[in-house]
Formats: sequence, structure tokens, C-alpha cells
Amino acid sequence: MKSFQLTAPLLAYGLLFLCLPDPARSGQLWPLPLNQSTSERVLFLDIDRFHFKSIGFDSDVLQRAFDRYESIIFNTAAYLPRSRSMKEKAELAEKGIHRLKVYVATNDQSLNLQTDESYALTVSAPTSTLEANSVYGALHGLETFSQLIDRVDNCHFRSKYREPEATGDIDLPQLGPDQKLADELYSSPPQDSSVDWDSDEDLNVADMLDILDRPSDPWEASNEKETFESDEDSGYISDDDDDDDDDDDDDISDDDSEASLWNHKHHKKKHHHKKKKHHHKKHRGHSRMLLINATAIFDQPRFPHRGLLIDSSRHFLPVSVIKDNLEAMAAAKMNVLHWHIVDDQSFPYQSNALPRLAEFGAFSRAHTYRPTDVQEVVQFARDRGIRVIPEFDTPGHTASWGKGYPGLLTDCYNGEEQPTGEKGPVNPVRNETYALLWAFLREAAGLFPDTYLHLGGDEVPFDCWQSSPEIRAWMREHDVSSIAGLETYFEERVLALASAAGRSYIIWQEPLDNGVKLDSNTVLAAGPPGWTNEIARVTAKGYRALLSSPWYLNLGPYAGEAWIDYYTVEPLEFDATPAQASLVIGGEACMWGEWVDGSNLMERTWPRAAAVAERLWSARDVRDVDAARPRIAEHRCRMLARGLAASPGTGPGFCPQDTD
Ligand code: CP6
Repeated sequence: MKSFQLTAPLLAYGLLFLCLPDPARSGQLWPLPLNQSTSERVLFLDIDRFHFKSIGFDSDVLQRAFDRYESIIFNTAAYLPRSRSMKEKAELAEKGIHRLKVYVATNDQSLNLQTDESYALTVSAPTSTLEANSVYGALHGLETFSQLIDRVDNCHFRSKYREPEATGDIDLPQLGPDQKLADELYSSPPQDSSVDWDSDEDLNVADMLDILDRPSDPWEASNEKETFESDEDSGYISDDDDDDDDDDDDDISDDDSEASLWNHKHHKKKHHHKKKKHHHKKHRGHSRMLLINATAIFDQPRFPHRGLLIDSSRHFLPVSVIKDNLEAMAAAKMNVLHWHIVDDQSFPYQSNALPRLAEFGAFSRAHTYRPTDVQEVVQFARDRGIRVIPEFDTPGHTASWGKGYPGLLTDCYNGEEQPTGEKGPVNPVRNETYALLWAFLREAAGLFPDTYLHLGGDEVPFDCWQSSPEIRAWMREHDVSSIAGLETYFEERVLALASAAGRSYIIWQEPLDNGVKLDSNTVLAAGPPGWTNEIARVTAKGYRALLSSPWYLNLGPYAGEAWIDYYTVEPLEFDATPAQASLVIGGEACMWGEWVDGSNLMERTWPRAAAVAERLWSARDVRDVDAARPRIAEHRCRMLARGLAASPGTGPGFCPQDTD
């Protein structure tokens, strides 16, 4: 008896299932949330009604995020199935998600290391809810929501691979005498009776929904032949959206049509403008659906600093490419853009206080970031919960500074006390140096709102300093006995300038190893080599640490699954006391710019950086490579679907939209 009851729905399930994506692939998240419980119950997003609704503290940041995610969802083209009767459509619509209510508990919009990025998401119909303590937590929740949605159009996809039917009209090439072999080769393949390639793809999805929803109800096929195209003005999309809104009193007066993606007003418009209507009709003919399992998620990051370094000095990076990266970062819940904006090779950052820097140091006048460009990037990032930390690397890596201000740099000498004509690091013994850096940093602090500046400090070539008679004389005079002592002197003065400009600072860890005393706010980025030793040293001295050297994306294998190398790094896997471990505040994937420019930065960076993103967001025990592979592959497909380039980093495979 029992087995009989099960048989009919299971059979139907088995057949209909052919038109759904592999359940192991559907709506998977990257990075994996802290807690997720997924119901078998499949809901669908009712695109005709669906909208976001802020019910807590509202903000421009939140409203702009609503617009973005509406368009991400909209662009995946989800529609109610065509070829359904009106009654059936109405029933389906009742099972749809009509709105996501977003409750932001505070209007604190500061974005820093302390920002509460947690969120709780409940996917249910007709109302789903998202709660967060800050708007930035809500942004992460919206991203998660968008990732849970699964576009069902695999039938389209698979039908494209249907074998063409051989007919007598087709001219077959002759294989010579072996006609039997030719016949075999060109005859239709035997029909696989379990695969209904010719099925109406959309009907099956709808049936699937219905059966999942009411497993004990026998499916009653409708004889009605109405198609979607014929039901314009049918009113199956109800005028007032409040009837189903039993759980939300505050929604009574809400005019859903204002925010809905495809709302009643549009339907009305459609009615009056025939041309538009036809356009819509055609579009709707795709009749894809967005499915989403009933889900409850509570999520928060493991580390508060999840960064990506980009380098706009070795190659100029167009603002549009920087924005693409920011979108990719937001999709992976990364929250810090470390903008290594200037270096030896070029000085694209336009300082108005010191205009000669970019005038002489940039590759060209066009290869510059004007203050308005910087503001655009900062605002774009902030809208996605991303802090922008610029790096002004001194005293090394400063050749481009010397183009406009040669006196800033040290003149290097040869063994015979003759100037070689070469320039070395910033000259640390002249007061003019600090006057220039003060003017520069004060201006930068006004342009970059983040509380942190990155001041570099890495790879200082000491030999030039050592060779300079001016510097040696100064050291004798000031009782500085070692070059490391000179470096300490420089760093302490320069860091004091950043403090005076109201900024905390991050530096690479090398000056620390040479004995520099640092402010307790300081964060050190542990670079190469041997990261476990570096991070142990930094944290042993009580400083906070960011891990970066194992995540240099520009290094490592260029073939093979490089993401695995990044994914399997565990930041707390070093000889650490609990106190030391608590000082590791995150890390950064670093895409140094020697071999990337706007043409390949995205492809080279992604999905590798996504591996780092999950390491820094998800729980420590989320580290199974084989479990991660299909998820990161799907995430990469998701990026492509959003117009963000990313390499096929997991090897052979496909994306659903490949054939679009
Ligand atoms: N530029 C700057 C670089 C690097 C560093 N600083 C770098 C060094 C070694 C490797 C990769 C990058 N290109 N300014 C070191 C932090 Cl392997």
C-alpha cells in the first residue's frame, strides 16, 4: 500500500526530473555560508510580482543594491511557463515568492574592520525575509539570495544536443564499398525511451513544481489550450498584491507595482502599446523559470578583512576593469580592494597637491586616475560593501615619483664615490622629503575615506642608501649605526605623517623584521617568503596580521587547477597561541600587475581569488576540494552570466549559458 502511494509521484518525479538541473548543482553558494538548512520544497520566484522591500533602516546603498539584484535576477529571464491554462498559472503564482523583505537593524553606515556583516535569510513564499544589523550584512544576504536562485532552462540546453533525425533528403558522403558501415554511422541513434527530448520543456518544470508541492495529489492534466500569449489582460496577475500578504500587516498600503520587476503597470502599458507587447511576448517565449528551495541561512564571515590587491602601476587598469573586479569581489563577499596604485613603473594617481607626480610619472596623460575617478571607484566599492585601501609604497618602489620630483630620491654612487646617475629609494635624510610626503598623504586621506592607508615598506634596496655620501654623513651625525636603523627612522617619520592625517596604516612586514616600532592599530601584510614564519613573527609582537604571500595569484601554476593551491591554505595553520591566532584578521589575494592589464586581469584573477574568498569567509572546516570544485565551477558560470570574465579554472566542463 505504502509503496503504491509512492509509486505514482516518484515515477512522475523521475520523468520530469529530466528537465531539471542536477540537484547537486542547483543554486549552490560561494562562499559557503556558516549555517544553511535547505528544504526539499521548491518554490519559484514570481517574476511578475517579485520585488525587494525595505522594512528597516532604508538607505541609498540598499536601494541601489535592490536595483542591481533585481537586474541580476531579471537578466536570468524567468517567466511563468507558457502553454498553461490560466487556472494552472494562477495556482503556480500562489506558490511563488512575491517579495523579499529586508530588515536592516541600524543606520550605521560606517564601513570598517568592525562592520557587522552578518545576515539571516529565510526563503519562503510568498514572503521571504532578510535581516541584518548593517546595510552591508544585507548586501551579503542579497548576494546569497541571488545565488540560491536557479535558472531552469536545461531543457533548452539539452535539446540543442538532440541528434538530428536522418532523412532521405540528407546527402550522405560516400564511404566507398562499406555501405553497411556508412548506414550504421549515419542512421538515427536508437531512441532512448527514458529521455523525452521533444517534451515541452516548460510544462515539465511546472509539473515538477506542482508535484513537489502536493506529492499526494494526482496531477490532473488540463485540457485547456490557452497559451500565455492568449491570456493578456486575463488578470491572472492580481491587481492587488495584498491578498496573499497575510503575514505582513505593514505591507497593506504598499504599491507593489512600483518596485516589481514585471508589474501590473507594465502589463497595462503593454496593452496600450502593441509594439512593446509583441516584444515582451517574444521575450516571454523563452519561459524559463527561477526555482529556489525553501531555505534558512545564518551567515557571517570568519575573518573581517578579505582583500584583493590590484596593481595599476605595472599596467594601467581602466576604471571599468576595476569596477568589474569590484563586482566579482562582491559576488564572492570580499570586502577590501587593496589598490596598489603607484610603483616604480608608473604613477597614474593624480595628486592635485603634487601635480608633477602624475604629469611626469604616468605612462601618459590619459593613463591617470583623476580625483573624480577615485571617487567613482570608492563609491562603487562602498555600494558593494567594499573598502578601498590605497597603497602608496615608500621608500622603495618609488622610481616613478622621481620623474616629477627627482630630489625626492636618493642618488646612488659607485665605489669611487661617483654618482652613477641612478636613483634609489626615497631619500630619508632630507626634511623636504617629509614635507612632500605630508602634503601628499594629507590630500590622499581626504580622497580615500577608509581609516587605513597602506604605506608599503617592502623590498628597500639598501645598497643605494649605503653608497650615498650624503646619507652616510647624516648617519654619523645622528648616531644611526645601521641601515636597518635608517629604515626605522624613515618608517617612523612617514607613519607619523599618516597618523597626523588621521589614518591608521598597513605596511608589509619587512620593516617590522628590521626593528621598526609601530602603532598598535597597525596591520601587517605578511608577504614572501615562508608565510608561516612571517605571520608568527608579526603576531608574536602583538600586531595584527593579514596573510597574502600564499595567495599571490600571479605566481603558481598557469595550467592546472591553481585555485586548489590557494584554497588549501589555512591562515591559522602556524605555530600560534590563541592570542596570536586572534590577531590574524584575514588576508588578501594579490594580483601583481607585471603580466596583467585590462585585457586579461579578470580572467587571470578569477576564479582564483574566489578560492581565497571562501577560505576567508567560510568556516575553517570548509576545505574539501572535491566538494568545492562543482561549487566554484558554478560560481564561475554565475560570474560569466553576469558579464564578468573568469577562466575555466576547474578544467573541462560547461556552463548552462555557453550556448546562448
Ligand atoms: N611589487 C611590490 C611587487 C612585489 C612586492 N612589492 C612582489 C614581490 C615578489 C613577488 C611578487 C610581487 N611586484 N611593490 C612584494 C610585496 Cl613573487
